[in-house]
Amino acid sequence: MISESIHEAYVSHLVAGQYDACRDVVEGVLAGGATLREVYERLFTSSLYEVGERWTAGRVTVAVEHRATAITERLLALVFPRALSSRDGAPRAVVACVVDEFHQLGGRIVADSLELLGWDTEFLGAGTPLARLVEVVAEREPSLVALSASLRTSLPNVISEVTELRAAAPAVPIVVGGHAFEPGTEGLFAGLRGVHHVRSLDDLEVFVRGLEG
Ligand code: B12
Repeated sequence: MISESIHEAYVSHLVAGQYDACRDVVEGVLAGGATLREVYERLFTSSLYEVGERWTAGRVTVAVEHRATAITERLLALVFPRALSSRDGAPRAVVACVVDEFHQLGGRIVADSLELLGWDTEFLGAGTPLARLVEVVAEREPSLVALSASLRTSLPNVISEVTELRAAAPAVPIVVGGHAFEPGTEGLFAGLRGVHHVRSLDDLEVFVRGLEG
């Protein structure tokens, strides 16, 4: 639905810091029938991955990367529907980025995606301290906890957090995901009951539909 040329145009507007032009692309594809999930994955996520590659290769500055993130945050707020239907009786989810993880857009997109699937979702943001997460889970008694990690160096924190969370809340299903999870990391959670690595927003939908029974 979102063609390669639209994607390329979006990336060049994003790198040039042209918020209005990015917004026009987003509004155009939504008017043309694209879903929010396609916008999240084909425009927002993939363009920031592209910015990340250029940043790593020294082709764009850190200022360009910061500006691209800020534009994406504005667009996330713009596209997310303001008038959500009543949440009475909706299953609850808590979403957080693991401790010391400053990358928060993935977690936010997961939280917004769960809301769009009809869940009542609390997003705790970047670098959530484990004690805070455990406290919120005890208070809110969610039907799902989702943890996001972008840095490979965050993987040990993911393992220790899900281990402690499992001890504090033995029954709640936990999903983990994000850029930190490259092929080969699937086995990391094999010994942990009720902990699932979920790769994409499509797979997340399948997973939560399974929970809803
Ligand atoms: C923006 C950015 C930053 C910003 C973050 C600002 C912010 N407010 O979020 C800042 C400047 C803070 C930053 C800092 C750093 N960054 Co940085 N950053 C990026 C960049 C360019 C984009 C990140 C982003 O927003 N992506 C878009 C989001 C939407 O994608 P996503 O998180 O992957 O989420 C999607 C999926 O993964 C999935 N998902 C995510 N979480 C979950 C959870 C569940 C449960 C599920 C189901 C799905 C899911 O859903 C999303 C939708 O598609 C990436 C490049 C990249 N490839 O991502 C580098 C990148 C992540 N950063 C990197 C690095 C190395 C760093 C620094 C260490 C740099 C440094 N030397 O200081 C620091 C670390 C800071 C820290 N402690 O976290 C590396 C990480 C490499 C690795 N995997 O280990 C990357 C990949 C760049 C690179 N190519 O090297 N960064």
